Amino acid sequence: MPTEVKKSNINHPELEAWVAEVAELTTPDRIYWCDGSEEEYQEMCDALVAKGTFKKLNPEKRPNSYACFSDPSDVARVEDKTFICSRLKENAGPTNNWMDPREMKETLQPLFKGSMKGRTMYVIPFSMGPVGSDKAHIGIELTDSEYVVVNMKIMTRMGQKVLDVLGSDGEFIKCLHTVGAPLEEGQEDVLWPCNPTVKYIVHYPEERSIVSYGSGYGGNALLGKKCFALRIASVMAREEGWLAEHMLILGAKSPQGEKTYVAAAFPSACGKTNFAMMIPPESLSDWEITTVGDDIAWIKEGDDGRLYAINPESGYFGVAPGTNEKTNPNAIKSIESNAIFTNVGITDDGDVWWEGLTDEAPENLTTWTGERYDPASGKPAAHPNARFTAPAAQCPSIDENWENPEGVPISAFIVGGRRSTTVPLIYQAPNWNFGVYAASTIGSEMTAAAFGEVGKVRRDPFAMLPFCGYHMADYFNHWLQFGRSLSNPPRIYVVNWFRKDDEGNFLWPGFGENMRVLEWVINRVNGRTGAVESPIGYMPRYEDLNWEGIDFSKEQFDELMSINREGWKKEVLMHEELFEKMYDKLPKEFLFMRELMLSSLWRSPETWELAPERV
Ligand code: TSX
Ligand code: MN
Repeated sequence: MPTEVKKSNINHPELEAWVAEVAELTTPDRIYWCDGSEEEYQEMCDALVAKGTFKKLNPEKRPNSYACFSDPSDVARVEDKTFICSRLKENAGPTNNWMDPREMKETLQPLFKGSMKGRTMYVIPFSMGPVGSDKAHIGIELTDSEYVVVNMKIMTRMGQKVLDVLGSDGEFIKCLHTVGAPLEEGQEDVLWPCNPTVKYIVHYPEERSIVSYGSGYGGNALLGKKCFALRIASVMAREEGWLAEHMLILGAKSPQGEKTYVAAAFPSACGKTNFAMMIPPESLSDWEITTVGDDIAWIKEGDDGRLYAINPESGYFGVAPGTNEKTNPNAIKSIESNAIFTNVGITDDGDVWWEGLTDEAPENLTTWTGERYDPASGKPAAHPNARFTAPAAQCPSIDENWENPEGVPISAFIVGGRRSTTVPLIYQAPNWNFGVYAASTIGSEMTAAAFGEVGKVRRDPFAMLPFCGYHMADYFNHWLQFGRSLSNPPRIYVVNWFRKDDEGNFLWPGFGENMRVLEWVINRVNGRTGAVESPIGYMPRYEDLNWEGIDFSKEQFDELMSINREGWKKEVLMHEELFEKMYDKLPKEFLFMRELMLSSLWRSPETWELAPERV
C-alpha cells in the first residue's frame, strides 16, 4: 500500500474512489494530495533542484526561476499519438485519430499497470477559469511528474480552494497522466523520465475524461490546457451551446477611454502571444492594449445577448525562441521572475538564452542538450519549441477584468494566418456565415520543416485542427448554429500580417503597428468608419486607417490590400481540398458560399474599388 499524504481536506467519495482505483492499478510508492500553496510549490521546486531536473537560475538575474531540459524524444505535442476515442468513429471525424474506446482501454491498461512504481502519485485539483465562476470547470489530474505539478500551479488555479468548490459531489474531469517510466527497486531515476517509444494522448469525449501516457512535455502532460480546455471543452461547448476556442482575448482602450474586447484565432507561428500583449506605437500611444489571455477562450452568451469570454488559464506556456524586447516587451517582463524555462540555452552567469532573444548569442553558452554552444555547428542553443511558463498576473498589460468570473464582452472575432500572397492585410467578412467560412478555411504557410513542406499552405480551421474534440464539420455547423441563436453576432475579421512583395519583403511592419488595423476594426464595430465592398468582404480605404507617425504610402497600401481575382479564384477552388475530407457533414451553406464567392470574383477586375461606400 502506498503511503498517503493528504495536505488537503477532502470529502468526495467519487474522487477518493477514483484515486484509490488508479493507485491500485499504477502502484505508486506514495500518494500526495496537492494543496496548491506557495510553500508546496517551493518545496517541489527544491526537490526538483535536488534531483537535478531543475537548475535554479541566478537569483540576481532571474529571481525564483528554474530551467529544465527534456529528453530529446519528448519535446512537443505528439499529434500522431493523440486520439479522440468517441464510441463512433464518425464523431471523431477525418482530422482526428480514432480508436474504439474499449480497444484503447485494453491497450492502455497493461501500460498503466505498475507505471508509477517507485514514484509519487500527485493529486492535482484544478479549476479552468476563476475559482467558483459559473463559467469555470474543474479537473483533477493524477500524475507521477513533479514537473507537471509545478507547471499546473502556474497554468491553472490549483489546490484546496478547488476542492472546497467541488464539495462532496461536485463534477470534475478525470485527467490521468503518467510519464510511463516506473522505477524498479534500487533503480536510479533519470532527469527527465518519460517513455521514449510509447506515447498516447487519449480523450474519451462521452466520458469526458483524459488519459495520457509516456510524455512529460507541455500539452501532452499539462492536461488542463489543450486536452481539457480545448478538446474536451469543445465537446461540452457544442452540447451546451457555447464555444471553447483556440483564441487570445485582448482589450483595447481608446483615447476616449472606451474599452473594446476582441478574441482572435491564429495558427502556430503567427505571433499570437505577441498580438495578445501588443504595445501600440508611439504615435498611437493614447490607445492601450490589455491582455485577458493568449491562448484559449471560453465564450458564452450573456443575459444581455452579448458574448462573454473567460481565459480558462492563469499562466502563459509560450514559445521562447523569437521572443525579445522588440517582438514582445510585455512577455519579456512577464518572465523576469517566478518562471520555469524548458529546453532553453543557459548562459555562464546562470541566465537563459534562446535564438532571437538578442541579435548575438552570449559567450560561453550551454545548449538545451548540455553541450557547449557552437554557432558553426548549426545546432541551436534552445530547442525551437522551447517554452517559458509564467504567471499571467505578471504581464504588465494584464487586463483589469482578466479574472472577472463573468468574463469580458467580445465585440469582434479576428482570424488570421501566415500568407505571403493573396490574402490582404485586413477584411471584414460580409456576415456571420461568411466569417465562419473564412475562419474555417484559414490557411497558414509552414515555417518549419517539422510541420511539412516549407511554404505550403496548411489549412487550419479556426486554428483548431489539432484541438477539436469532435468532427471538424460538426464544429463548423456548431459555429453556424451558434450565430443563428444570437440577435447581434459579433463581426468576423480576417487579417494577414505576413504578405510579401515580389522580392520577398514583408509589406507590413506588423507588431505594434497592427494597432492601426485593430483601430479600424474597433471603429467598424462601433459604426464609426467607412469601408468599401470587395468580392471577399468589406475593406478599409487608405484614408480609413490612421497613418500618424508612420511613412506608409497609398501605393504600399494598395499592394498590401490588393485582391487578385485570379489568385482568389485559385484560393477558393483550393478550399475543396479541405472540404472533400469532410463532405459527409460539411454545412451545405459552405458550398453555396463558395459558389457565391467564385461568382463575384468573375466580375471585371476593378469594379470592387468603385463599389459604394458603406458606413
Ligand atoms: O508576432 C508577430 N506579429 C504580431 C505582433 C503583434 N510576428 C512574429 C511572428 C513569428 C512568431 C510578425 N512577424 C509580425 C506580426 O505582426 N509580422 C511579422 C513579419 C515581419 C517581420 C519583421 C519585420 C516586419 C515584418 N521587420 C523587421 O524585422 C525590421
Ligand atoms: Mn495554442
